[in-house]
Amino acid sequence: MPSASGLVVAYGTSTITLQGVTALQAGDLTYGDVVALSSGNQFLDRSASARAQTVNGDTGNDTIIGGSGDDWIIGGKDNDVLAGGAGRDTFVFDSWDGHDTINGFVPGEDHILLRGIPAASVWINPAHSPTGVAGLEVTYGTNGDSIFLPGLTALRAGDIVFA
Ligand SMILES: [Ca+2]
Ligand SMILES: [Ca+2]
Repeated sequence: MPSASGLVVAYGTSTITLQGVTALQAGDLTYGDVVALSSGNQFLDRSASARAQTVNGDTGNDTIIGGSGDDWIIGGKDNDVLAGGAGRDTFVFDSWDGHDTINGFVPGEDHILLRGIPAASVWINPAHSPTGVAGLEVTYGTNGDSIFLPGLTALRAGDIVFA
């Protein structure tokens, strides 16, 4: 609904005021799901969903598969296997997140977001998985954390972002 200060988007019992905005265009609003996994080794497959997923894996060796929307996937601690599926997905990592794998990472489309990690601590090297799959290994921080990207030989500028 329009108001003096802008457009008010009401949802549930909450509102967002978009100052100075009088109308939205198709695609301005997207709908998503927030999933918080419990600790322990969890398996979550949202590949059938076109909604944007925000998944928080918590501790445990988790397997998380996103859907076709633009997902926000946080494996959390321990050694997670992550996949975003289609869409522009963001994989979020913090210190002490262990040794994680992202399957199907698309350079120039998906992002790795390192939180609280100095850019100078990031190294990208060719590597092999324990089963011999070739790819890239991104190491970050000072705790020996790493992200393995099977099948990739290079990342693009801007694939890794910092917050
Ligand atoms: Ca985890
Ligand atoms: Ca996705």
